[in-house]
Amino acid sequence: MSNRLNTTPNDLRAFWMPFTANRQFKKEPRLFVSAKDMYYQTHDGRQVLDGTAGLWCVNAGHCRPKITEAIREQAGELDYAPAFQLGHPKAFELANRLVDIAPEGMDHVLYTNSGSESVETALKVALAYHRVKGNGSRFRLIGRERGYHGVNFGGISVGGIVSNRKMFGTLLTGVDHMPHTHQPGKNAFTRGQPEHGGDLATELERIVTLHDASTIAAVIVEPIAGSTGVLIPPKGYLQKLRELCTKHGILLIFDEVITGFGRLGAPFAAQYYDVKPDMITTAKGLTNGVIPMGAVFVTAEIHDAFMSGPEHMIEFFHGYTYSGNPIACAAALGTLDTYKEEGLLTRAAELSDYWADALHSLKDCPNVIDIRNTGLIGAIELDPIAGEPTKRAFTAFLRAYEKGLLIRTTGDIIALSPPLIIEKHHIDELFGKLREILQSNI
Ligand code: PXG
Repeated sequence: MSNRLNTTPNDLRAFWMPFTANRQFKKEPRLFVSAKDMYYQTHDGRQVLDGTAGLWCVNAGHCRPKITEAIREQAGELDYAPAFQLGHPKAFELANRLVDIAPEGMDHVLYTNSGSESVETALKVALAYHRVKGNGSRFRLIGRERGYHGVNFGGISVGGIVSNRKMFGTLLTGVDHMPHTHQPGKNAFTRGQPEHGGDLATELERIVTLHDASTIAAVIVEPIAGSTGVLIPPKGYLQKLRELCTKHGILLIFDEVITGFGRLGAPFAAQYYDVKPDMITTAKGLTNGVIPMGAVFVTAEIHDAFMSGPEHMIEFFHGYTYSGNPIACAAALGTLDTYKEEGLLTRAAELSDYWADALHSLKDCPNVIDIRNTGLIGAIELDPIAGEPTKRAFTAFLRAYEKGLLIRTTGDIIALSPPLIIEKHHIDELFGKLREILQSNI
């Protein structure tokens, strides 16, 4: 390992980095060169505690042997198999294993290569489903303000993040948005689900009244909005959405790219909140973030609606060169084995009280205006510096990196989502460092 520590590239110009302040980064590069379990190692030889599971994806921790080995073996045995009109055993084995841990009735899986592709896939299934059922007039897609559904055109259209949308023209037509549920004035410093805001789900009724139910195909929401700062669903909110979607024949899609695979203490948020959507989009934790892969779960009702017409005909005109790629499937199977052996899909439930106590203990730090949590997710909202939004949180991010802690920031919100293998002493280390940072005049 030591011979890799000083591997610094000599030119950073060519790579236009994603969602990054490129000029700032290239002046002060931050490079990880290796990782193990809860820690990264930087190019200058420091250990950094992973407070964010990479980008919400490394749920089993870094460089886990079962996953690494599965990838190695698969690469030497069957590297690629065509995904259309042909298959390989692990794609089927994985789909069955996924259906086993999914909410009851989620009986089928379509593979993708990312969360963004999972979202596009689910939106297309929704439109096509209504059409094959003879309801082609249902073309509208409903998202929510402050929703994040990846960066492709469908996802940014139903998404509700201004900066992700404003540069890109007219987007998809026929999209509308429900209001977000963030009400810090009423719900500040709530542990778990906020008391206020459940009634915001009835905004869907207003949208239905405006457009008529017969034009609406699907509603897509993140059970917990992650990217826009950890917005926990108020009590009764998701239940009400389900009720209204059922009443109006609208499909409900849960985007569980972040909440899937144990983040809340159950395999999926649908189980944690006991609300059953018609589709679930996933990625990230499916392969522990190690190989790009996503999956969309659909009910038998949706799947079966397509299984008509001549048997030699393709039923759904959609898919990717890499749908169910053998190495990705092997990585996912190794990941599911690791989750199972170590009880990781429910571990967040065991640790969440300890996590919440440590997180909320930062309430007395300067500039903290809200703290919220569920499972192994936490958020600390900071008072923005007047006239310089995002700067306070970004400074916290830079100081944390210097101090050996990885956090994520969005706007002036610090988001935390550690690997699910985290131990109590790591939680102490994480919040000890964070306290010092928040108290350091940022
Ligand atoms: N849906 C949701 C709910 C997501 O959180 C995507 C779709 C898109 O996934 P891909 O794999 O295409 O990136 C996401 C991704 C952050 C952060 O720090 C969140 C995501 C990605 C990167 C950073 O909040 N979420």
